[in-house]
Amino acid sequence: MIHSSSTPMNRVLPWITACAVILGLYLSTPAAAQVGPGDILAPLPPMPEPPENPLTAEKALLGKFLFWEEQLSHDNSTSCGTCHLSEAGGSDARVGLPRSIHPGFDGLFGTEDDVAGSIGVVLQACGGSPLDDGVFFPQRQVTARRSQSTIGAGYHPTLFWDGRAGPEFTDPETGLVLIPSGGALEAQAVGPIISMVEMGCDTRDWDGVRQKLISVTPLALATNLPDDLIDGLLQFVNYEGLFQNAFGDAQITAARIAFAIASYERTLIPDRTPFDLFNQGISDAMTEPQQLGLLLFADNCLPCHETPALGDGSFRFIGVRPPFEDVGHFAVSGDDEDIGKFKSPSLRNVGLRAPYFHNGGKATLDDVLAFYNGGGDFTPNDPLLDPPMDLPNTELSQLKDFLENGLTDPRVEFGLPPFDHPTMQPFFVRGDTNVDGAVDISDAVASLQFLFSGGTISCEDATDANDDGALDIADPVAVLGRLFIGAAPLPLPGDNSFGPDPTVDSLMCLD
Ligand code: HEC
Ligand code: HEC
Ligand SMILES: [Ca+2]
Ligand SMILES: [Ca+2]
Ligand SMILES: [Ca+2]
Repeated sequence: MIHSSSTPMNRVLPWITACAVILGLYLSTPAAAQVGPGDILAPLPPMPEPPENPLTAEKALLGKFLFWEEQLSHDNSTSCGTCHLSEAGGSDARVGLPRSIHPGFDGLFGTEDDVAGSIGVVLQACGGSPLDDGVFFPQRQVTARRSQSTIGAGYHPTLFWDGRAGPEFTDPETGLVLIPSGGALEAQAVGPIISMVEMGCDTRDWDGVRQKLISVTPLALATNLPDDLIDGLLQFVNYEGLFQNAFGDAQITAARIAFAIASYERTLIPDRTPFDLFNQGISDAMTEPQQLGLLLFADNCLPCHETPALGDGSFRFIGVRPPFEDVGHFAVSGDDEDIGKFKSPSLRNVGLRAPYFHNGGKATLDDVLAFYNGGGDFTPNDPLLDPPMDLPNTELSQLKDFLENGLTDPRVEFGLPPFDHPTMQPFFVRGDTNVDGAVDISDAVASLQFLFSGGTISCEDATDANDDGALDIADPVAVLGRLFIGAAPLPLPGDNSFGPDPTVDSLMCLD
């Protein structure tokens, strides 16, 4: 059995591939015969967990509530799951939106270094009023890197593209080290909640988070709750009850929030991909092209995407962007050698997760493969990528088939347990009836057509320009007033910003 020792594989695999092809031609048998279960990579091991935070169903349940809790953000708009959706492979599904761009190193929108980031919150004082962040205002801020996958993240010893979270977890309220190693998920989880870009406000502290959680009804803003969350709500009416159930008393602390979210994330194990089934001996779980793709993967993509998670978490500069634009792992290690190096991510469910790389700079897997095939966009590259892979198109398509289909866990793709989740509130622009992202005369026209000549709309909340919960002539009038007689901005989320509806009404938006 050959397990993941890459140098011999690199030498042996071309031969295996060649033999497979020759044998295939000669005997007309599928290539399946040539690569057997566990030959290339061992199966996913059990999810590691630190002894200080053993996994329990009660903590994982609380963690699932917290992970999908929009009220955990200061402005009730954003949960962890908003930026880490199962159906998007654990990354952000909203990435194609024009408002999801970060201007990158040069600070200018529309240039080469722009980043496909994640939409967070409008910068605001914790007391209430919005603040000018100098880049995005009055729009929501956007993260400077592409959202990574939370699914299977617990297999990585350190987290984030630059590795700045973990393995140690320090309680942000007491300064005590609660987990000396293996606590990357806990260390990561406390970041976004306080971050003024992702979920927080200018000076958010844990007292504020605690008071907020005490005051809200769990998941009050979400819809389509999965059964386990409904059962949880039937038993525990509030967060104090859920914390009591998970930790033995009702105290809400930063460390407990982190322990619970990390526990939930440790249940997100994407181990039912066709590749896993194939690895367990179900030889037709992967098609023949996918099996050939696996061989090509082993030959060209290991060792960096080694380990059963298919991402070894090592830091590398592979030439995605010039290293000075984003110093990457250098920010953690302080070592010049690490400038521009990023973590090699797990490739499970990668087909669901476009666009790719730390900057979201490659729109499709074809683009990623073309990148590797040509030896990267910017030199110097990792010696492991030299010489460029230079594969013919047929092999590129086998490799792509393996990545796109062989590595997709259907439970992730379709949001089935344990990857199921509530539906988050839709974001919209007030007054933007035709949902093109801007409010102009065409929206008033679309509203009038909807009201009087049978036109259709996809977002009632956007059409309800005056936010009175009713769709009538007053709405296009409000839009026209805003556009032409300088009336006050339309009600929140506003006509120049994007967000959920802060008022309760019976109107709906389609996704
Ligand atoms: C506004 C969008 C946004 C929100 C909200 C958000 N994240 Fe993230 N998440 C990101 C981005 C962007 C990254 C990559 C950041 C980087 O590397 O600098 C990331 C990275 C991560 C990673 C690292 C994965 C890896 O393989 O290294 C984990 C785990 C994670 N987030 C979990 C969470 C949790 C838990 C929450 C809620 C407490 C959360 N995120 C809230 C955008 C978001
Ligand atoms: C030298 C190490 C190395 C090799 C060899 C390598 N990769 Fe990568 N891979 C990385 C690193 C590091 C990243 C993250 C780079 C970044 O974002 O700047 C990455 C990112 C990716 C991504 C983007 C994933 C995401 O979530 O954005 C894909 C897809 C990928 N690699 C596929 C492959 C394939 C297919 C091969 C073989 C043809 C391969 N890689 C070979 C190190 C490597
Ligand atoms: Ca730019
Ligand atoms: Ca519009
Ligand atoms: Ca109205």
